[in-house]
Amino acid sequence: MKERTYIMLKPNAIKRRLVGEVIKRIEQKGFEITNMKMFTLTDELVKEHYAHIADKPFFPEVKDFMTSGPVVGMIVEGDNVVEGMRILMGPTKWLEAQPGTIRGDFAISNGENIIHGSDSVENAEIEIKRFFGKDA
Ligand code: IDP
Ligand code: MG
Repeated sequence: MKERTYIMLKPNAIKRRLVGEVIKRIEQKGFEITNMKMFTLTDELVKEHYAHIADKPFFPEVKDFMTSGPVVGMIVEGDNVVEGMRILMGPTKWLEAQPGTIRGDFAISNGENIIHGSDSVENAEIEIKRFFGKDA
């Protein structure tokens, strides 16, 4: 089923010049990037986007990291793209992320794990509207 998801390259992806590499993987898989922008997150946006981890002890570090430089936000479309992108990304914990996945190839940190991808179709629509506006 055709879906869309919200993908966000985190500040270390930009600092490490991995934007092209990650975009290449998304495109070569066959998914379509239909919107993309570079911007810097505010504390408020991070709190909203990561509300489900706001009470975790590692949240302050995540907030500092996510506001440490620009991110690249994208809308990505394709069949089963929500789950498909989660597979391309690899799991949150870097030691569980297999080589060949984005996190498996580029992350040795659970927090600074290069990329965000929505975890459900419902959340994807909320996140797309959060970052690209209500008409997106
Ligand atoms: P996800 O990004 O794979 O969907 P979530 O559980 O939604 O993972 O967590 C959001 C973000 O919070 C992660 O991408 C990561 O940056 C950070 N995070 C999650 N768990 C940990 C942890 O145990 N230590 C440090 N940071 C974490
Ligand atoms: Mg998540």
